[in-house]
Amino acid sequence: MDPTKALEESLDSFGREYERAFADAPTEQALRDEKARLLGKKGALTEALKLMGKVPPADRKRIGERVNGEKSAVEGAFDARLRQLHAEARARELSARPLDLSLPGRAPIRGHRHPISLVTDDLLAIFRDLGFIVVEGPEVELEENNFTKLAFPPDHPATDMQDTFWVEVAGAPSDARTLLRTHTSSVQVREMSRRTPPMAIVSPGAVFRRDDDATHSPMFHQVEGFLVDQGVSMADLRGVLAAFAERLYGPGTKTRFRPSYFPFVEPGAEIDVSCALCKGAGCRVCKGTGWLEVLGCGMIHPEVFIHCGIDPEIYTGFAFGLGVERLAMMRYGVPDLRLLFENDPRFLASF
Ligand code: FA5
Repeated sequence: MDPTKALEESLDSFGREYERAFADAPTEQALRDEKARLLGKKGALTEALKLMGKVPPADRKRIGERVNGEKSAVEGAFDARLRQLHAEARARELSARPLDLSLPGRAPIRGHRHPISLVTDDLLAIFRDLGFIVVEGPEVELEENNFTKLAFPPDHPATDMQDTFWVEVAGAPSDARTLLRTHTSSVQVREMSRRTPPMAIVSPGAVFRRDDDATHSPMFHQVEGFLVDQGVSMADLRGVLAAFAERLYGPGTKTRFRPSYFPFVEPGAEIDVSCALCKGAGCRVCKGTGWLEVLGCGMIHPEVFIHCGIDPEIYTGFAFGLGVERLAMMRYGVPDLRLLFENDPRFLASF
């Protein structure tokens, strides 16, 4: 066929095609898609223009004007259909049920801190008032800081595969074993090795153990505290922890020391606090005893001082470590520790 004629026919059918396509487009997006398709690389217009090279020079000017005319006709038809779609949408909006401006607004849901953060902040505030500074340590630790320098014997069960998550750290020296710290006591080693007494430090953070039941979680939080100076005695430890318990649970809260063993303290103790819920009468949370175990503590072992470059002939000190989840469970009456980490909004919204 004569290329001029063929091109003119293509342009005619192109004209019919876009008119129909635009009229059928039900939404603005569909309309825009149609336009992109019609004018795109594979569109009918592009196809028709491929014939342009074959059109005799005498016809080219006329055909060129026609092509430009089609292009601006497409734009015009597009704009017209777009206006029409907008007008239809506006008409639907106006004829829809009226907006009731007197309806009460929807209050935005306010977030809040996690119960573990709330309790940790309260604990740190109490110790800050008592003169302690807050220092944090890393969660991935050297075996040396977590166990060896804290005088754990090499066969201590806590170092066992059952309790400790061992990790491989790229670039760590090959003779240094690394783990997820099992307690915050590793911060004692770090800070005592780089500071000169006196020092009074608290250190909050996550710790990890291969434990999992209603009162044990593989990841939980501790707050470590330690104080080193000349002439520090068990009486100072007792005084600090009694003041802490009264601040946390209110005046009249009693504390009791029970002898206990931790390799890095001598003597060692566990502290029970009179149950804040039943005031010592016995309830479900304290399992009828009237007391709740909250922390481990003791006088820092001379061997730990030596490992950290502190002279045990000159200095003494105390240390304690408490489990934040247990305190949070007691404060909020949470029956299962795992609820604290499941992040169920129905549970978290109750704080
Ligand atoms: C320690 O971790 C010692 N580092 C504490 C310490 C510090 C003693 C300084 C002496 C001097 P223990 O393993 O008992 O001790 O843990 C301390 C507290 O952490 C416990 O009283 C308990 O409240 C909490 N805890 C222990 N294991 C878990 C667990 N799996 N999930 C939740 N809380 C736990």
